[in-house]
Amino acid sequence: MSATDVEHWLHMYQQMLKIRVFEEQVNELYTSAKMPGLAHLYVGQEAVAVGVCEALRRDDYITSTHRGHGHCLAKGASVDKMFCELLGKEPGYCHGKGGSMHIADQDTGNLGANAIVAGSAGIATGAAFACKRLGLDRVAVCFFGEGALGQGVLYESMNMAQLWKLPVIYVCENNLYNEYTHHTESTAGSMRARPEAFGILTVEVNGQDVREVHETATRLIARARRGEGPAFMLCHTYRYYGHHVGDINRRYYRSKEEEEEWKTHRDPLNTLSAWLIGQTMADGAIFDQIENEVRAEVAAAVDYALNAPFPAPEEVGKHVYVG
Ligand SMILES: Cc1ncc(C[n+]2csc(CCOP(=O)(O)OP(=O)(O)O)c2C)c(N)n1
Repeated sequence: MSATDVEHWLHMYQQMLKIRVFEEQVNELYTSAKMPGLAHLYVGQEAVAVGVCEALRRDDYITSTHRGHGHCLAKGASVDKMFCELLGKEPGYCHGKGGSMHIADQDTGNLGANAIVAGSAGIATGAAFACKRLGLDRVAVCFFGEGALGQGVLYESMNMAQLWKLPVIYVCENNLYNEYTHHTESTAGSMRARPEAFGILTVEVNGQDVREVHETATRLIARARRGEGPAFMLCHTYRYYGHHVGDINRRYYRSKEEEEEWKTHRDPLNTLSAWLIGQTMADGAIFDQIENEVRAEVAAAVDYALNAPFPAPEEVGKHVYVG
């Protein structure tokens, strides 16, 4: 492995850790009653967002979900503006009026999180259609949870994407649960069979291994950029926290043992650091250094956001769509 490769994987480690530390702070802000509303934490799933987004260019597009902080950060969002948005502050991405589930960032190609399950499938597919029509060599990635497999708009979108060979990648994050329901109780049959029915190239990956996610995403994105059409990536992953920050007692739908098994044996950060150490390409000190840097960056952003102003009361109707 070359020095550039090592840099590349260490950067991915840093990006995953940034998401994890960011989310831990979100939990802290919520439990100390400093953050209004709710948030759906992405901890445990970091390798999917980072592995995919690191295969994208800045001008490529993504769409995200209610569990979207990781996607935004992985695509390059600023932690300052993210925390401001979550705390309802004026410098936030939506001037503090969108909150956790509505972060969009045109500068990094993020067309927005979406609280409607599968709601962004049409947006990502539309963006891919625009890229093709305008002759841009950009691609769009649509992130969604396996709960979206029950939504019709996903099938309308995949049908058009395959008919018109649109440059869109559907990234399904199967973290086993739709809210408090195991996927086997809500999704009949095979997940893969759905995109395959449209003739869409479908690949299944270990979503806890950022190297596997990244290598697969790189291949599918290059293929879409060449005009060879859409693809579907089924990523097996797990969320460490509850469905949202208030979901503390989870015993009635999943066991502590299951949670511990994923955290202990399938953690995406540990998997990558163990591999790098095993290859003698990195030692423990570098991970400590990255951790110190990430923690300092996130702590400074929290401070900034806590001290930032709220939007002026007379701005309440500005930037808000009234149908
Ligand atoms: C159309 C629609 N139906 C129901 C809901 C309520 N809801 C919010 S999150 C969620 C479960 C989503 O599960 P999944 O898509 O697997 O994503 P995960 O939460 O596991 O990341 C549901 C049913 C919603 N937001 N939108």
